Amino acid sequence: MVDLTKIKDGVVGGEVDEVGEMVKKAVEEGQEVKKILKEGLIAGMAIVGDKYERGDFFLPEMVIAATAMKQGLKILSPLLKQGDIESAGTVVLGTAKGDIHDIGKSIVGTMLEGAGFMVTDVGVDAGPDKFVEAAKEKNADLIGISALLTTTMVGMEDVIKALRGAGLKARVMIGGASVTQEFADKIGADGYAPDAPSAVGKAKELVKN
Ligand code: B1M
Repeated sequence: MVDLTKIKDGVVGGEVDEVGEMVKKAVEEGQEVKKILKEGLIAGMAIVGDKYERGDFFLPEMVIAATAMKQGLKILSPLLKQGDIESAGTVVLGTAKGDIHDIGKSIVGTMLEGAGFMVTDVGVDAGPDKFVEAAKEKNADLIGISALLTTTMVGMEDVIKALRGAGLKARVMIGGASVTQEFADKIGADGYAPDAPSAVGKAKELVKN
């Protein structure tokens, strides 16, 4: 059995091919997909964040760790998407303007798809216009905005204002490492979720009410 701590260490060490191989093997062995994601990939990336904060890691280490994580996600994503068939609602999802972090946003999108939502991903560095345009085009029930930087999370409020200014009634859910429920309340977001599984629960709740 692949030891999930080896996957975690592989992400920290930026072992791109090895992480891909270990994740593939763990899946083949029948290990639980969400456990591989949480205890392997996400746990590894949390250590990378701590090391960067302490000054033990610099940008190049973060980039290679993110590449290793994405290699593992490539294998897990199709499996996370296998879920309900009936559409649970339409979501437009993106990362806030000025922010290029996309790993957490992509996991949230994949898990929403797995729960039956139709997800349109507007990508990273997405400004208010991009969200409004996609929300109109897809007749979205829910807008999901992710931000990891304290400097970019403030832009989420501009998206909410632009949506309301355009007369759109879609609910808004926000999340990402620097975001809190308190901040969500402050900017008038309809919901906040701290991680991908709770984002699915929150999305279901928001589209129902
Ligand atoms: Co950046 N980075 N980074 N980075 N990076 C952080 C966020 C940071 C906290 C690191 C640190 O200092 N400890 C810090 C932000 C500090 C702050 O503002 N408070 C930081 C910084 C400073 C920067 C740069 C400015 C560095 C520089 O250039 N000097 C730069 C900014 C670039 C930019 O965006 N303009 C930068 C760049 C990068 C990389 C490109 C190297 C890379 C990103 C690669 C990529 O995404 N393609 C990177 C990485 C990897 C990180 C850390 C290490 C890991 C982020 C990650 O992928 N986590 C991160 C440290 C940390 O977060 N502790 C850090 C794994 C992921 C699964 O978690 O994204 O939190 P997360 O998503 C979770 C939840 O938050 C939630 O669910 C997800 C899954 O459970 N969630 C939502 C996310 N979105 C949601 C949306 C929802 C609901 C839930 O509803 C819509």
